[in-house]
Amino acid sequence: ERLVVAVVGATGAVGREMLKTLEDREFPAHEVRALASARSAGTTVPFKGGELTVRELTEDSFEGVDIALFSAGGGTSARFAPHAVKSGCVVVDNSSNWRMDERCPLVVPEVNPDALKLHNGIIANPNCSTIQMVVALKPLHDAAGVRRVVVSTYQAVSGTGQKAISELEKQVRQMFNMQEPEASVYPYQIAFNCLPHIDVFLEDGYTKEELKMVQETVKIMGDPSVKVTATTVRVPVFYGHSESLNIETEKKLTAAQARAVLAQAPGVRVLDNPSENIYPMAIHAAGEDETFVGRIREDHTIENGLNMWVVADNLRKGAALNAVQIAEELVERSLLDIADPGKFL
Ligand code: A2P
Ligand code: 11C
Repeated sequence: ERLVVAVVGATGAVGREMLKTLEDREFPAHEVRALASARSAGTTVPFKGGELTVRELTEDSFEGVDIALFSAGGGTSARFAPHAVKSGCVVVDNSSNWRMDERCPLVVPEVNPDALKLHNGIIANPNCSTIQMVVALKPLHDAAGVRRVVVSTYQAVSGTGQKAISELEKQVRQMFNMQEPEASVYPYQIAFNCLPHIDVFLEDGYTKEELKMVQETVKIMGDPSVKVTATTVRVPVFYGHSESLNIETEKKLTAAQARAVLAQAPGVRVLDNPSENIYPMAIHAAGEDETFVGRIREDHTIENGLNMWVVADNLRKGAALNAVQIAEELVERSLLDIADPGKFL
C-alpha cells in the first residue's frame, strides 16, 4: 500500500513533533505532506534528515491523502476536517473541536482502542493533560473501580504552542537583564510565576481546560461514574506536564498493589523510590514516550484512597505520539475506510 500522510499545522510545536514521531517510529508512509497557513507556504520543516516544503492548507489539500494529522487549532479543524473526510481521508484531530462530538471517537490507544472501530472519518485526540491522566487511571479503574479523582496540574508552556515557548525564553532573558518582562501570550508574566488559568474561564468559575479533563475522561473511560474535579495551572516549564492525582476507589488498593498494577500497565513507567529521591520529573519525561508515575501512597483521610504524581511529555504522549499511535492502529487494523464521507459537511 502507498500511504500518503498529511500533517496540518506542520510548522507548529505539535506539528513538528508529529513529523519527528512519524520519522522515529518509521511510520509506513510512502509520502508525507506538510501543510500550514499561507504565511508559511514555501518555507521548510525538517523531516528524515532532509526537509519538506510547506504548502498552504486549502479545501483541496487532501486529494490522494489517506491520513491527515491535524494540529492547527480548533477553527482550522472545524473548517477543514470535513473537506478532508469528503476526499476520503481519515482525520486524527488534536484540537478540542471534535472531541465531544458523538460522531467522533476520542481515543487513547492504551485505554480504548476499540472505539476506533466506530469512526466516521474524524477521530479526536484528547487534551494532553487528559491523556496522561487516563493512561495512569485506566489500570487502577480496572483493578479497583475509580470513583472520584481530584487533579491539580502543572502544565508546560509548550502546551500553548511555539509562541509561548518563545515568550518564556524572552521573559527569562529580560529579567536577568533587569528589564520588565513583556507578557503577550498570557495575561501575566509566566517566568518565575504560576498561572491558575489555562484556556478560557467559564461561567461557573472553572476554566475550559478543567472542563476538558472532566468530560474527556468520562468519554475515554466509557464510564460516567468516574467523577473528576480539576485545577489546571500553567508553570514556567518548557516541556512536560506534571499532575497531582488524589484517587478514591471502590475497592481498597494498597500503595504496593497500585504500584504493581501500574508496573504492568501499557504506556506506564513507574519511577517510585523515595529513599533514593526517585520520582517522575518534567525534565526526564521530555522527549520520552511513556507516562511516568511515582509518589504512590495511600490517602489516610479516606478508606480507599491513593495519591500519586504523573508526568508525561505533553507534545509527545500528550499530542503527537498519541495521534501517531492512533494512525498506526488504523493501518494495522485496516480501519481506513469511511462509510459516509459526507457525514460532516
Ligand atoms: P503557521 O505557522 O503558518 O501559522 P502552534 O500551536 O505552535 O502555535 O502552531 C499552530 C500551527 O497551526 C502552525 O503550524 C500554524 O501555521 C497552523 N495554523 C494556524 N492557523 C492556520 C490556518 N488558518 N490554516 C492552516 N494552518 C494554520
Ligand atoms: C495546554 N492542554 O497545555 C493545553 C493545550 O485542548 O488541545 C491543548 C489544548 C487542547 O495549554
